[in-house]
Amino acid sequence: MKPQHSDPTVQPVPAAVTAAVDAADVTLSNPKWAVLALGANLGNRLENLQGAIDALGDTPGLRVKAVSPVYETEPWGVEPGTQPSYLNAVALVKTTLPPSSLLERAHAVEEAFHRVRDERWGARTIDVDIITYADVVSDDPVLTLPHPRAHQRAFVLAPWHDIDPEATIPGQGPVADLLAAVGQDGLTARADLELRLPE
Ligand code: PH2
Ligand code: MG
Ligand code: MG
Repeated sequence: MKPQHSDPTVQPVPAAVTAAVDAADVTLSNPKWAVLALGANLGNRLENLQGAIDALGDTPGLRVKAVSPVYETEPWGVEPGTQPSYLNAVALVKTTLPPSSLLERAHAVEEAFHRVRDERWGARTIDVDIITYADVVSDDPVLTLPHPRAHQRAFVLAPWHDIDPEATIPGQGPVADLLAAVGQDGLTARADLELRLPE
């Protein structure tokens, strides 16, 4: 598919957002790996995913190092047939941002895509979740690490496994084993759709 930005839900990340993160000026001297999960089930889903990846790539102190294949997935956690299906993918990033700034940036990217939570469907233009940040384990309710449900979610585990077969979730075990345990029901690899690394 030709990348376009004609979809009205796709907006460049406002300069104010980048500035806000810059202003925090909190960076670590040594970069850390983080795993981000992306999901979209509203608007032009592929463009929303790509736009979020590009916006993440525009973040000072963050580099997107790998982007997974795209999966079409049945909505998890809602009545079957009540929400459009998702496109899901995973990005591996290297960053000097501490977890709190990375979360702030993820939220800013969601905002930039005019994420709305329709009351009735709970669907979203884009969701950017931090799955792991280095080997940090934290039960901070603002940012629980690793993501508390990632180990149960095939739509996170499958794309992650594709780009990092050796990955593990701190406290949960190898992604390969977790994926084998949950299975791949409700997931369809969309080899016809492709995400790019940011330019
Ligand atoms: N995200 C959710 C809830 N349910 N289901 C799928 N298939 N993919 C998602 O990304 C997803 C979901 C909450 O963030
Ligand atoms: Mg989520
Ligand atoms: Mg989220």
